[in-house]
Amino acid sequence: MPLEIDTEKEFDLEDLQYDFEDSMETDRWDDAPAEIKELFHHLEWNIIDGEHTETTGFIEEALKATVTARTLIAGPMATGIAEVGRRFKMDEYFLPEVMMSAKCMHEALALLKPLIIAEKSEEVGTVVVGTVQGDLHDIGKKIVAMMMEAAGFTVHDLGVTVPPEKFIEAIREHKPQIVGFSALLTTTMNMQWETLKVIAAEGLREDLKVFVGGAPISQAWCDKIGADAYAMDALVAVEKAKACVTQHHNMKGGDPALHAAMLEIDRVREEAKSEQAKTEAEAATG
Ligand code: B12
Repeated sequence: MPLEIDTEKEFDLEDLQYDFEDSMETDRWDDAPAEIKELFHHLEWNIIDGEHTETTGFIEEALKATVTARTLIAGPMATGIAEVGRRFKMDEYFLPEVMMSAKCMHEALALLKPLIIAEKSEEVGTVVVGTVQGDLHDIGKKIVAMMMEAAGFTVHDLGVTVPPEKFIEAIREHKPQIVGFSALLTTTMNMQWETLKVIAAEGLREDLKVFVGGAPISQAWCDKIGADAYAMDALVAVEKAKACVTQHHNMKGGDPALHAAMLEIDRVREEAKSEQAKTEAEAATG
């Protein structure tokens, strides 16, 4: 039986500003056995410290303890790289440190990818995904691609800094139901729009459901450029992608009803989340 650990709990980046001992004091992963909680904090700090030669050791140890690949990605790997982002933003870290942390993430993902892909269920559709032109960030896009593959999609990952023509070529070749654009920079998010315009000009828009994601991307941006779906993380991306190929496969890309259906998924998730929070609060107060 895999070990179930809550990775959805909100966490405060302040908890990660000091050192390993301080972060161990927080209530993150309190539902895990003590040695797993400690291991998670080691992995989190391994990513923050960029000690990539030790990353696979922590991952292997966690897998041996039946922690799932998904828990590691959504748990200590996510919190670790989030703190790296904060340090970078605050000028506490510079590019070399961020690159070392990114190396940890890549090594961990390389080890976890086969486990995630092994979950692959029945074939549900085809996705083309890439980071838009000018943007080199690919950790998040890789996670989205892996999760989509596990959910039964055949994924063609075009890599990073993908020009619109390369997307067009891949769409013509693979005929996906979904195309996903990742962008992590405010200076490259506009390339999502540019790429979408080229897709429309080539007459391919109606045959495609267009997904957008990345740190600066929001639902408002998705609405503005006329994409079909925004997903803040890989789990939401998979849920919306599945809905597109099952419930909404007859709808055309760019259809306002499809857009509304995607928003409904967010609304239902939010409602379920607040219901759960309410139940937990009630249980805590007895
Ligand atoms: C790691 C990193 C790097 C690494 C990237 C390594 C790699 N191979 O990816 C390196 C060191 C190369 C790098 C370089 C730069 N970076 Co950088 N980087 C980051 C950092 C710290 C983490 C990004 C990350 O991997 N996050 C973890 C993943 C899991 O999260 P994610 O990418 O958001 O993905 C999730 C969701 O967004 C979503 N998602 C992502 N893609 C998609 C796609 C679809 C279709 C869908 C549906 C969903 C989806 O699902 C994912 C999984 O849950 C961020 C900080 C941050 N807060 O994002 C800065 C950050 C993005 N970088 C930043 C900057 C400025 C740069 C540089 C310009 C720095 C420089 N001066 O050179 C260069 C740009 C190079 C270029 N041309 O692209 C800024 C951007 C600021 C801005 N407003 O634009 C950030 C925000 C840091 C900061 N706070 O200042 N960076």
